[in-house]
Amino acid sequence: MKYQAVIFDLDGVLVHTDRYHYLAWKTIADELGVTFDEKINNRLRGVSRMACLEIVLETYDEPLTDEQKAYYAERKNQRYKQLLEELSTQDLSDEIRHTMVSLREHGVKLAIGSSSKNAKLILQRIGLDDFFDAVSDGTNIVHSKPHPEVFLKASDYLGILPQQCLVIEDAMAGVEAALAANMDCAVMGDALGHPQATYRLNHFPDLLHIVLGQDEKRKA
Ligand code: B16
Ligand code: MG
Repeated sequence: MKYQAVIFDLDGVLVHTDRYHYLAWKTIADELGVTFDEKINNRLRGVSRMACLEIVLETYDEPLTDEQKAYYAERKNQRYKQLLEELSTQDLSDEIRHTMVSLREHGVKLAIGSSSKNAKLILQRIGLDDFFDAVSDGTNIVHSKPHPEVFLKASDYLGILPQQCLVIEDAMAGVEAALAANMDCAVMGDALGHPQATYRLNHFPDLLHIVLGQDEKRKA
């Protein structure tokens, strides 16, 4: 086996909550009257809520006080949580579910490595609350991606060395975090453009062959 553990990012990898983040930030940007598009949104992937707000505010003329920033971050989160109410077990694809179950059957440890403080709520809504061997998320870290803390904590919780863990990411900041943690990284979506990604995961079930070391063809 090439890797003993897989650490999955959550938003944008296991579930399309990245769409809900986009819609919630768009509401805030519209209220502030600043431009917000997919290009700006891609910079928000994997980074903490407050760091996202700073990016959204880059084109806002007036400096905001800490209280105002806290207000907008909280409003965004309320809108996001409203959208999360639509999430159900139907939002986890069979392809992803089957791949994770196969990995587990091969003795691979599975963890979550997400910057989100809402990770446990999301896992509950998609029926995966008791599924993972470890969950490292926005509630147990001081620094969000691109800092490696969230992945290093996950490997620590699993008791598996970083070099034996493979990270799955959709965010540029997430790939940076994995590399800084000394972990290989398989990428999807926006992170497909990262030049240092270890594997490009165009088809999720390919993950099984990558982890078992049966396929070097997808090496980036
Ligand atoms: P929250 P991931 C990240 O989750 C999102 O990609 C990022 O856009 C978001 O700002 C961050 O979580 C914090 O989320 O506001 O719910 O605490 O991709 O690392 O799973
Ligand atoms: Mg993500």
